Amino acid sequence: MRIVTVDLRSDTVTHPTPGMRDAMANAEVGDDVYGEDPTVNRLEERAAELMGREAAVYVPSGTMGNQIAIHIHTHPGSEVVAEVGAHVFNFEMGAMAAISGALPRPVETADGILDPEQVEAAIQPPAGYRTPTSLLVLENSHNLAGGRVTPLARMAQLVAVARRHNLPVHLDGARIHNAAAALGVTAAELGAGCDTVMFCLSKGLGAPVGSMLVGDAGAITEARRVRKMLGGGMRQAGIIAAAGLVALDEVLPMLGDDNRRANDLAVGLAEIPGIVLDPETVETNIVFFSLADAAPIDAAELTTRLAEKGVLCHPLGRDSIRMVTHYHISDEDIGRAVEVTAETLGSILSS
Ligand code: TLP
Repeated sequence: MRIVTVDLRSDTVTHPTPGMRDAMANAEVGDDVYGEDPTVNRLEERAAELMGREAAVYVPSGTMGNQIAIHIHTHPGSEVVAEVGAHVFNFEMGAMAAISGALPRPVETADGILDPEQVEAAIQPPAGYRTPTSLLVLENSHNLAGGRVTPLARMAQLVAVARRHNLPVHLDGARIHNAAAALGVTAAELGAGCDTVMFCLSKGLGAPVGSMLVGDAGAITEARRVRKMLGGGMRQAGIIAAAGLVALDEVLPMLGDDNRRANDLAVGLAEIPGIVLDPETVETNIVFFSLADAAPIDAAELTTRLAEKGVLCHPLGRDSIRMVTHYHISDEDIGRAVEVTAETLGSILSS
């Protein structure tokens, strides 16, 4: 029997659409380090316009976009305030310390949504004996918190706290377009007030490579310098940028469907005995669930058992599992993932 694979490990696993491959094959190119790649230039203009900013720079990854932003906004020996589960210090290989000499100041929340008072308290007072704070990093949607969305009004309050302390704000908006779709606002509105915003073309947007860093012209000129320093100056990058343009045209308008499917998945999973999950908390395309305390299996084992039946997901810690929707995932796939999970857990619990 052929096993149909439902790959829910991440929205990074997508393959380029036929439209993307076509655009890549026919892309006009030039040397982007000389600023001469017309397709990259078009993508950068398009990203800046989409986010309501002066300029944008195309970078190979979300990690590089975030770390360039951290580098231009901070100085060695200063602190970066961010939520405790933020990608910038949990999954970027210590880059803020290694590349920028910056220290994280993690702020703990229950749901990934920062509170202005907590941020106020995390910013160090200007005293000669305190490590200075140099930057506030926000993440929207928040990956590790299960794709939670920080609403518009809260974003504005958080930016206002930073402003009162003369601090710049960087937004890790790897999935900002999923967050914007969930809120029914534009990504430009959601990122308004942040000095720089990074968003990924290679997550829910489905492009094979690349992220955009947007901001004012001065910040992006600086970002280009740091990108080159980090080895991220690409040459005929129009080949991959072409797929990014297709992603913005064709995939971006469909992200609401990914969010809806994630919610359907959560509703289905929540009914399975042994799973702890509140579907109300699933706002975008990421679903995290926990295994009940009494479950005689851990997340890694369950992931292996599900993979044997063609459902791929990502274990996190002893009892937590992540499933992420993207454009390869259909309604049928959601039904299959719920069915396989129910069957697998059911047979484990009854054995
Ligand atoms: N996230 C990946 C893993 O690194 C965990 C994933 O599968 O979700 N910011 C956020 C919020 C992210 O989720 C990611 C990638 C990045 C930045 C980094 O992007 P890349 O992988 O392009 O460096």
